[in-house]
Amino acid sequence: MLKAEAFEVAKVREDFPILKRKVHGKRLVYLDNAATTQKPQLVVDALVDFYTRYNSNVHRSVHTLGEEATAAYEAARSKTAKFVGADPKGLVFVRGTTEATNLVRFAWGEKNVKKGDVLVATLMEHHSNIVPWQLLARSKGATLKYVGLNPDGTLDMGQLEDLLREAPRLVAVAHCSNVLGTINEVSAICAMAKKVGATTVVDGAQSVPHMPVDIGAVGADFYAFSGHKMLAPTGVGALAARKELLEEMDPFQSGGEMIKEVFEDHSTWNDVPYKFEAGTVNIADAIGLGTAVDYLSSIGMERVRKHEVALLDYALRALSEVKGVKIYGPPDPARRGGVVSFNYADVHPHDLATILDEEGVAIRSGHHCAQLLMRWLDVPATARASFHVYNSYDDVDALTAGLHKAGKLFRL
Ligand code: C6P
Repeated sequence: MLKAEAFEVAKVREDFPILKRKVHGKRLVYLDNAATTQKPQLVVDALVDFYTRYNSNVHRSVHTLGEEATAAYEAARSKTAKFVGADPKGLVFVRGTTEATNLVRFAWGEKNVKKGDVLVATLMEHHSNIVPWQLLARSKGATLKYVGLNPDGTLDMGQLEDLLREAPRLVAVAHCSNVLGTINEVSAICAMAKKVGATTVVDGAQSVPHMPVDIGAVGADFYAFSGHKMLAPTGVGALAARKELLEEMDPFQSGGEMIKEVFEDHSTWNDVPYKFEAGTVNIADAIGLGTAVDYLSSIGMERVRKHEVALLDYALRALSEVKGVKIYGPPDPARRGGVVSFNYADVHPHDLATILDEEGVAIRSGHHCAQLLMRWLDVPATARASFHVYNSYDDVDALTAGLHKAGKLFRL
């Protein structure tokens, strides 16, 4: 069994105060990282530091606090952009992946999608990379079509090629599935889509937090991710795009900050990315994201990925030895991110999650905002364990022990 650690997990765990708490008298085993990750003390400290030392609005006031807040907010943008290989001028701070895809829907889609156009998504997308395109298709008289999956949970590239022959206006795809863990070949997909003139939207919610990502190399027109899944606070994320593309687009939300000049009958727009950051932005949490980026960079994303692949390998083996467990997604850990979705005989995933919670083990159960995928899997829901830097082999063992306990309770 693979036991090598890419870094000292015990030391990393000390940075996360919440991991010291007990749940039902048991050690907290937090395996719900795909939903949201825990936060290191450094990130919490960055928020406290902002609010206790230099809380002020940004891009407005020339006083010392205002200057400091602006500098910290813009430093967070530069760090975040560098972390993902994006141009800071093309990195818009948003609430998260969902707001990013909605921004694309309104600011790009309303202007560029026409009646009769074809839009393409995949059956493994999260609802936030489906519903905006459904609504866009409906408002424009376009059609949304889906790339299906192979039995192992990878994308059916033949079907994608067929759909590309229809010259779609948009191709929307996840870098990594939040249920199957499948890592899609997004660089190849973006290159293929570009050849037929399609605009690409890559959902990086489950990739940026877990592996090195170079958005420039991916070649996506739009790339979205959420801070709260990468050790940062909730309420902040980013949409990265080419500066020129953002410049061509209409505004998303309107009001303060996004304007250059306002006249009685019209207004002109601020430079990008500010054109897309209307009103008072989420200053503290963006600064927190910058700190989370520093923290992850200090470990190194190559090592984060190596750690998760090792855990995943361990977990896939351990779970497949529990009789009655069915695991979804590609069997090769090198082809998937750090999530394992499964079902255990006919135990409902919510019951399983409740029993595991009694043992201090937090997993997610449900449809994971991927109902098209649930239908494809032909299940109403799955249980899901997902990893991050502070998870250990002991955590996987606690999960397996909890499953054995559930097995006994249900007489499996
Ligand atoms: N998935 C999960 O438990 P927001 O909520 O906007 O930060 O992220 C949305 C989102 C988009 N794409 C993917 C692939 C995702 O996994 C998520 C969030 C969580 O799987 C909550 S449903």
